[in-house]
Amino acid sequence: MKIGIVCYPTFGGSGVVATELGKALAQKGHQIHFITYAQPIRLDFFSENIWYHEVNINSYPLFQYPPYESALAGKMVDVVKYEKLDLLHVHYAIPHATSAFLAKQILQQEGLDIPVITTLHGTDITIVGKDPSLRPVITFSINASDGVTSVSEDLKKETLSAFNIEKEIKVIYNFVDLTRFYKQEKEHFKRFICPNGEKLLVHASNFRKVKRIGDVIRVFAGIREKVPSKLLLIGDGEERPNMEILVRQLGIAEDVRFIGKLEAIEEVLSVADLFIMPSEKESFGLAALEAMACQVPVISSNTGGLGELNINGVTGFLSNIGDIEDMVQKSLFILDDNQLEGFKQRALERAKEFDMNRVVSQYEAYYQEIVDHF
Ligand code: GMT
Repeated sequence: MKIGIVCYPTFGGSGVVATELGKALAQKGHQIHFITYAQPIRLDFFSENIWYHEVNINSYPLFQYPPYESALAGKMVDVVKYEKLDLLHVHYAIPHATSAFLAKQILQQEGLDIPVITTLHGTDITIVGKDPSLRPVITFSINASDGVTSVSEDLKKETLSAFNIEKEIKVIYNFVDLTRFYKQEKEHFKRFICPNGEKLLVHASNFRKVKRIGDVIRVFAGIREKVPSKLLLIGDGEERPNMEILVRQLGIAEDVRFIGKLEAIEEVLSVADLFIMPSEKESFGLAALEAMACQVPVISSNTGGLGELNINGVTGFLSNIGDIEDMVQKSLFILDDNQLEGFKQRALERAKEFDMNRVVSQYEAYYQEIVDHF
């Protein structure tokens, strides 16, 4: 098939899923056309089956806000027409599904038509979608899609309860490439970061408020009182300056390292003992899945779809949002030398259930179903 993939190209789960999906489909022989405003972060190589079409927005003094939706729709029309696409798969409802609808209308006037699949990733529903000025647009755009997928059962449930959706929503979980995310031999890293055999805790995100990084730091501070340990914080974003202040206030700066946007995250995960994801909202938790694939157990909140990934008492534990003390106690349980290896093995076994090959086949089957019924 010739498939157009529209996503946010930045660090963030939806862009990562979209890019990895496109790469995997290209390997299976599909022609993939990425349409976005910058080169997707994990698309850093050449493939004969992958094209990248940049959305250019001219800025005029009149525009306080550049009209990205219109520029994107225009680019979609161009790519669908001249690359003869069979399907458009847009990731994140706003504004991608809306632009796809506009592109479809324009194409129909020219006697062309194309099915559009929208994948809901989370914050497009749980946070952005709650904005009253966006609600009607999101509702309309989801209903106007030919196919809709969601990355967890919980997100599907939340979408159906928050919006008036007439479309069937198919759940297709996030996935992990087990040939990239596996426990690598990186013991020299561990010795460098934890020279005295400390335990290594890791968090990775885009440092938005919804990730509750303050909780990560407070949980770490609680663990550190009982078990010598270090914390690596991977990523960057609006919360980082506040978090740097918090670490200094708590007097734990020497054991916490902010390492910024790291591409080879699997190398750090390979030597980690525990991954912390205390999010306020989390539709699935791709970063936790990638950690589990590298044999890292997870302490998470019990929000959203996290319970569909992290099995309580098996691959880690789930606590109520903001329950620092509970997270500390459960972390200490996992980090006990009699427990840790078992949790690591079970985290890996669970991650294998989200193997990229299996999930990509589900997307392919869904594409075929939508194209056949179009
Ligand atoms: O989590 C983020 O901050 C990024 C966000 C996105 O849309 O880029 O991630 C969402 O999509 C991921 C891929 O489907 C999910 O694994 C994340 O759980 C979800 N994030 C939230 O729901 C907060």
